[in-house]
Amino acid sequence: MRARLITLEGVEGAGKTTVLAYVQGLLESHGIPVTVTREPGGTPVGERIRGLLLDPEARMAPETELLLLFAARAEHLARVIRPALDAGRWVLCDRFTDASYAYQGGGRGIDPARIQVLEDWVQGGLRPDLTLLLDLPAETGLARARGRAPGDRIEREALDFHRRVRAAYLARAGAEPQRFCVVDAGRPLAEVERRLRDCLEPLLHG
Ligand code: Z5A
Repeated sequence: MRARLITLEGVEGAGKTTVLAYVQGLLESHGIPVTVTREPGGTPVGERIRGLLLDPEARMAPETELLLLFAARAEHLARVIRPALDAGRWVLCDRFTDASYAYQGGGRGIDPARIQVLEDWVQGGLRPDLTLLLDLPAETGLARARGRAPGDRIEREALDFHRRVRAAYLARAGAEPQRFCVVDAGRPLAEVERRLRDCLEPLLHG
């Protein structure tokens, strides 16, 4: 079976981190070797860029933010994602390029055509095989996330920003229904997991 790239996406607090171990366990229970990673981050350089991106004290232009994300992504692809796929390991990534379209495109208002130029350059033809979109109203996700710790630089954006992020994610899912599996993240965790299993089923037997 060809190694696959599976990404997890969603608004702040949608539950990506919570379900990551479940998805990993499900894949591994089918004998699939899995590399779990995240963006921004996943490499020493990427984690340093992440620190800068999420630092509430750091002020930067939207273009700077986008380019930093793609710099971290280039490193991540070169050092983690491509080597894992080449070695036959599946990659489960907590956020990937759809987040750039949602946050920097939808949230910050950068023209998606610009993002696509970077995507084509940095990724070549590589795209996720499956994207699990945990969908939740922005206010519900923020309430969950803010119950946890003081927000990072992006989390602190206004509610309207996070609403645009959600809308951009849903628009992408609507445009590529064969790649996206949209999961209602407002349901109890057991239901969310059942739906995730249904989303993964075709890949497990394909
Ligand atoms: N970003 C970007 O702008 N552009 C990009 O290209 C990329 C990223 C790649 C860091 O991402 C930031 O980077 C992110 C977007 C930006 N900033 N924002 N906003 P991150 O993924 O590392 O961080 P995050 O979005 O802040 O993740 P998170 O806050 O950790 O959310 P989560 O992982 O989706 O949620 P969670 O921690 O699993 O769950 C949140 C709470 O909800 C927790 O208490 C759970 O117990 C609870 N929970 C989870 N599921 C349920 C259900 N089903 N019911 C009830 N409660 C639940």
